[in-house]
Amino acid sequence: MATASPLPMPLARLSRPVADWVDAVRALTQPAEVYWCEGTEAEREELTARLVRSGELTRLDPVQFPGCHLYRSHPADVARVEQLTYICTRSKDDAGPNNNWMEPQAAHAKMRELFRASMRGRTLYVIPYCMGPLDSPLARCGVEITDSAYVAINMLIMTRAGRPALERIALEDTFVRGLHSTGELDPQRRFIMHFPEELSIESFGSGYGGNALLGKKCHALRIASWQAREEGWLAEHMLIVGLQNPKGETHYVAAAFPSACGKTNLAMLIPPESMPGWKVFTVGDDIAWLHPGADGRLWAINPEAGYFGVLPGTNRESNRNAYDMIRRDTLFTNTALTADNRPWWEGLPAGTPHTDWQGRPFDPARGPAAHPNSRFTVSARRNPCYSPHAEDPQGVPISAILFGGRRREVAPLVYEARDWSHGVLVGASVASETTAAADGQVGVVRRDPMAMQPFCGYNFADYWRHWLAVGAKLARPPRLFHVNWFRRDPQGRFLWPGFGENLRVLAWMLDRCAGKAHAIDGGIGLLPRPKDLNTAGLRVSPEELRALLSVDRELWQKEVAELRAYLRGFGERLPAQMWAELEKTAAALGGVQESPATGE
Ligand code: SAT
Ligand code: MN
Repeated sequence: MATASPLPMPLARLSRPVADWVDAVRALTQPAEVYWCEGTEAEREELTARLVRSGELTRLDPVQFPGCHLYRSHPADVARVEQLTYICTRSKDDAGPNNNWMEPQAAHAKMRELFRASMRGRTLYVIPYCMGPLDSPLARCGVEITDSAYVAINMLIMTRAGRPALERIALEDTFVRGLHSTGELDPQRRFIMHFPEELSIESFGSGYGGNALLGKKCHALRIASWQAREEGWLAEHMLIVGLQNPKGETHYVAAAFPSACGKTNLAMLIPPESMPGWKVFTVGDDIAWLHPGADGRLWAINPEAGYFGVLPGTNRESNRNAYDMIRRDTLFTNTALTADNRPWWEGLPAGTPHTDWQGRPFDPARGPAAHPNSRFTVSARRNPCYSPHAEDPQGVPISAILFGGRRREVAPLVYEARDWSHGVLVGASVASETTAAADGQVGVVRRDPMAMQPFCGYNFADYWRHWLAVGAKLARPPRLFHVNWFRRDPQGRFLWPGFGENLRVLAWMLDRCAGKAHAIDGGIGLLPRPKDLNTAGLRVSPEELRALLSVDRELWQKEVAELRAYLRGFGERLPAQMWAELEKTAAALGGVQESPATGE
């Protein structure tokens, strides 16, 4: 005789600490109802339908973009707000000169007043989530409470959320608490607060991306970087990509670039036709958690389950994989629309914007049709080159780590650090032109060590010390490199074609890792000569290639002086090893007689 399957345990009963916290938040914020996310497909559809009914989401053309929707955020809420983002540690020095700091009790008091009755008339969503594969010992869990269904839908795509995550939380004794309320979207009443010592986050007044999807930058970088230091691993702003050579061997590379500098494109790279037999597999496009393994190598997982990628510039030529991936079941934010209800953004070769990102008739005099930081949210499983090892609980072994930024001059196309300690200095020296991913001026060069300036949850001096300590533990450390795809000629034209052609540079790095490729000492590190790169079919002239691989001694001496001044800002806490590495570079630069790329 068939028996009815038992009803699942209500989510609110699975974990006492979570339920108690939800009760306390409910008393403070006074929502109309509380909704616990199960994490099923049907639930995501139901939440989406709710937002379509309320007019917050627009259904896109169901034939060409099935299952796709457009969300328009408030025009004053379109990017991360670094000036309103705080690290609240008991000691100010623990947050460091790289963070805004507020005393924890004062921050809590301020936020309590903002959250008081802030959810009146709204639904409070409880989203238990796991960052990393559910069965991975390297994964860590959290719970986000939010009053935004848009945030809830994003979290359901970007993380492993719902019942299985709560079941894991019920077995463990810690989880990160993330409290978010949209408030009135008033920039004067907007704060993103982190309490690493309490493993908690409080975010008020923004519904956008990294300000509000608390699993992403707030948890997986700021809080996790703190947890990682205590536990002996690294939480980094890095993509992870698998590169399979024509012999069928796959090596994994992690790469740190600031927001909107092409991490998603590199993670989904399509090999150029002149490099037949190469295949590329994405493990992650934004965040890597790196753990020293028993074998002396560094192993990486991607804590996320989806992509929150930049749209402008994405097209069939620049990233065909992404272009194909976002044609169904994708949530678009702040794009323009064509007259036939397709999403549109700058960089698409076809189609015409009819409505701009704010929903007004498109008028080029008002600027771009899509917001420069318009985004897609999509499940990683939709990626045609999703790595078969992306969900391996132990992660993938990393052969090389790249640091890079957007720099029109100074930094050559590629160079390799002398060793791990030098690589930590190279990572710390990253500088990049700012992008639309954060509020503020675009295109000004700023220091962005390891691409973590907006995301390191503690004092950079301690962070570099931790990097040095992790390296010292690795019997087989990855090799460390610096790249710059964005170098320009005096007329302002990009010297390097980028995108798929970047594989040529990656192939040289992998050959370096295998001890097979040549390099010369350029003072700042080790560089390939033009002939060391695979240039078959490459449309870059020999002069351009020489320029890309040149080290301008004067510019670099200036760079070293600026770096020295920057590092001095960290005072006594800066590890002496960093100074030693910098002085080694300064001395080596003094000795460079000619541009190494021409010095064959
Ligand atoms: O909005 S996010 O912070 O998640 C995207 C980014 O800036 O990288
Ligand atoms: Mn990012």
